[in-house]
Amino acid sequence: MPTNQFLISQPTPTITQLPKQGVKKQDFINYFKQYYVHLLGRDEGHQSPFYAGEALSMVIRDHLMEHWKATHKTYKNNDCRRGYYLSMEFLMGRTLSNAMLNLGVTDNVTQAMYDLGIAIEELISSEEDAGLGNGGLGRLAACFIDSCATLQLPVIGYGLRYEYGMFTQTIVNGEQIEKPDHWLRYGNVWEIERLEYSHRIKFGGRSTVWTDANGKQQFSWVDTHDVLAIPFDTPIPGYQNGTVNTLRLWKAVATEEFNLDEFNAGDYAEAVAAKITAENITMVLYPNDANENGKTLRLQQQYFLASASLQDVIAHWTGLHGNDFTHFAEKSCFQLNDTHPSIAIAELMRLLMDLHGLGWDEAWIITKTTMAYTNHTLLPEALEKWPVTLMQRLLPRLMDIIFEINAHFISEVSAYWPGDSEVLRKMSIIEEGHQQQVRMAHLAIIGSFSVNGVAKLHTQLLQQGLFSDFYALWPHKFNNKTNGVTPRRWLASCNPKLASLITETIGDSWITDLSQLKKLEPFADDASFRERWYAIKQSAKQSLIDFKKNKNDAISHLSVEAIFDVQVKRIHEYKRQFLNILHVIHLYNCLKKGDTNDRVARCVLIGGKAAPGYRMAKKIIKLINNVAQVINSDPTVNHKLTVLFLEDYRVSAMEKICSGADLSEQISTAGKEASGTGNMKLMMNGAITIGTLDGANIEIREEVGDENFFLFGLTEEQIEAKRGHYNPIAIIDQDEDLQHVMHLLESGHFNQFEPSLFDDLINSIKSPHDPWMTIADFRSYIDAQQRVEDAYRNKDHWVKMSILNCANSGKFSTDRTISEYNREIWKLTPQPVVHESL
Ligand code: 26Q
Repeated sequence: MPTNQFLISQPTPTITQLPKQGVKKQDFINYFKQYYVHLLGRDEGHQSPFYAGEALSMVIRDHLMEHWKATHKTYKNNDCRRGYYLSMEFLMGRTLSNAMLNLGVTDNVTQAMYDLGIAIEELISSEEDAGLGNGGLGRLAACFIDSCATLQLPVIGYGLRYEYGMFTQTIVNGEQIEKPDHWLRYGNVWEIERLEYSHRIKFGGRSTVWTDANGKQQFSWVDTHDVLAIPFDTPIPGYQNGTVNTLRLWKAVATEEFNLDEFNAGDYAEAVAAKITAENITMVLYPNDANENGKTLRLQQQYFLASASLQDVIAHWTGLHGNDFTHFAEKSCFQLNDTHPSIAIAELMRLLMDLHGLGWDEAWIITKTTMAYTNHTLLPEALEKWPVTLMQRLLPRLMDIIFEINAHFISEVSAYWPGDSEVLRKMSIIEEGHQQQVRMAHLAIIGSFSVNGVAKLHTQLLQQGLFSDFYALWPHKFNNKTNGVTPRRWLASCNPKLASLITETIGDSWITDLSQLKKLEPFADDASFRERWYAIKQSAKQSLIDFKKNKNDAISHLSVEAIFDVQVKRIHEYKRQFLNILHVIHLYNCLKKGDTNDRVARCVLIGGKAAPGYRMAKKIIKLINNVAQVINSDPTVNHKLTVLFLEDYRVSAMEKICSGADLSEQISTAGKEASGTGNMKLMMNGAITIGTLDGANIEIREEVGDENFFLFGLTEEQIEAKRGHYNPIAIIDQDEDLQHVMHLLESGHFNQFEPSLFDDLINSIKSPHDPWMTIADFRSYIDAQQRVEDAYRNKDHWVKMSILNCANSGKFSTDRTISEYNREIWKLTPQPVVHESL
């Protein structure tokens, strides 16, 4: 029974996960009180969810510590080959509930807190999200390191400890307002600072050549402005297996001499300014999910990550083997998460040659047998390029090395395609033009032994399009690794009721072997199972309504009977949130015409952030909100159609949303979404996809079968064939529904007091040059949505499809993805952890 003022506002979650629970409930109570009262100095009678959450996190962290040390020791004793995942983003979200799940203590801790009168859900949701990423790429890195720990692979994640994560989004008058996310303001109990493993990072200065006593040419990088990289380690527990891996994030701190030299010279203001410049490097995450190229600070961040991480790995190596690098490549493998950390290729060359005395050829062999590169985009405008002049100023020695890598490469290409200057121009690392640029993707391909895409179609398009010349030269380097998501966070933890039903039905082995979900298939024909499945989905929908109701009173008429139609992802033209809105306007038109009786109620939920400088994306947010405003306040339609913009979409929001979704919108222009991973989370939780043949949608459809997927739209080939003679106006002329939609938009129906606000958006889809061909897919999309509605009317059939989607989502576990990375790229041996004291 509750014993104090903590309100039990939600039922305590029932988790039926297997735990081998070594620690007793009473122990948790004792440890918790110890931290709460003695360490945090709080009064037992006046509990706050925040400090109680802190105290509980410390208890859980302590339990991880022994495992963490034992894991470390196992790797060290076995002297095993290791993997290093280098990423500018790790979108971790919250840690507490995931740590409890993976330790297998959720039930006991929940009970212990309950006995203290504390609802654990309140503690869990008082934790800040670690929002150190933009979207898919950052969350993929987080899911990957979870799977590495679960598969007991010796992998360290290396990233940056941004003081400010992804901005917080608020909506004011329908517009996105960004607020800084100072997530570290109240501290972070999950991280441990390790000053003893700091490294110096050089910037600026110049590169010099000299001859040593043996007559050998040596290179140094001198007169630099150095910055210290200080590591902060976070434990990454595997699922109930005793492994705890490490996520190491670097913080930039000014070196001592910054202060002393200039202080003494009396230039106080300059000294402080220099210190701030240095510490700015890890101050903020860049909130772009596509282009926005060329910012000096961004290049500083990238080099800072690459250099600190490589110095760390090399320091560990020389600690064991001195200056002998003979076996370094056998024991190390670096995975580059997009081109963002790819300056690591030049930096490894520098460290091996300039600091450890290796020759070019030796260093190059090590580099190109240890580096592997993952590409995440097909949009040419999103490929990273840096002006040569900027590199020369900021990283002069690295620029020398890149020129030399390029010179070696150019001679290899000339030998392969003699006399073909066009191919040299296309493939060179250096792009010529009014200013020379470094093409980071070319550097990444040339310096790696593996290049992978993130879904079948994406890899095919890399091979046939974007990187076809490199594919012709080195076909063996290219491979596909279809993305996944971790089933611990994205099913076991975020949807405990569904997880319990699944475990009760097929046992719990699905948690670490998601292909087991296939065993649910026969239960799709079992009426009583379907009834339970349906009840769980309805209750998740109710929780979503309750959650939103706190914030938004426009949804008072919302019902769990409606189709919950969900599109959550970054706002981008290629993801076509605009197409979704065209459908909404079409439905609104139908309802206004009086076509209401046979319409199924629908609640369209759209969430996502726009890059602050992306004008069109911000306009799309405004349009969604304006359309929502008109529809939700119109009593003639709002019982059948509701539109909600979900403010501040982030990892912890998706954990609430995905269990309550019926329909998953994956409607990008074919060939543009590399993979998508939200599509996988929603499928796993029993949502049915309406989607184009793009990214991983293709594989989702392959797995679940065409009859359980709402397909629409042009294929990638059809899209490309249309370019040059695309005529959206002609399409509008031939489609009455579309004319009505366009008429409403153009008449200013959704911007009555803001004339011409949406003109540029409207013009963009009417343009024959619209790269996203929104109008081209309108009819096919509307028809598919009609099929959705018809299917939803037959509840039994819909629930069956929902079960089959979950049952066939096994492929989309990152355990499968990481096993493939390991089998085909990393070749690490799993390391069961030896626990001496346990
Ligand atoms: C670039 C320049 C300057 C600053 C930032 C950036 C930047 C930052 C983040 C560029 C790209 C990103 C993120 C890209 C991303 O998330 N891509 C997505 O990766 C997912 C995982 O593979 C895929 O599922 C998605 O399809 C892909 O869009």
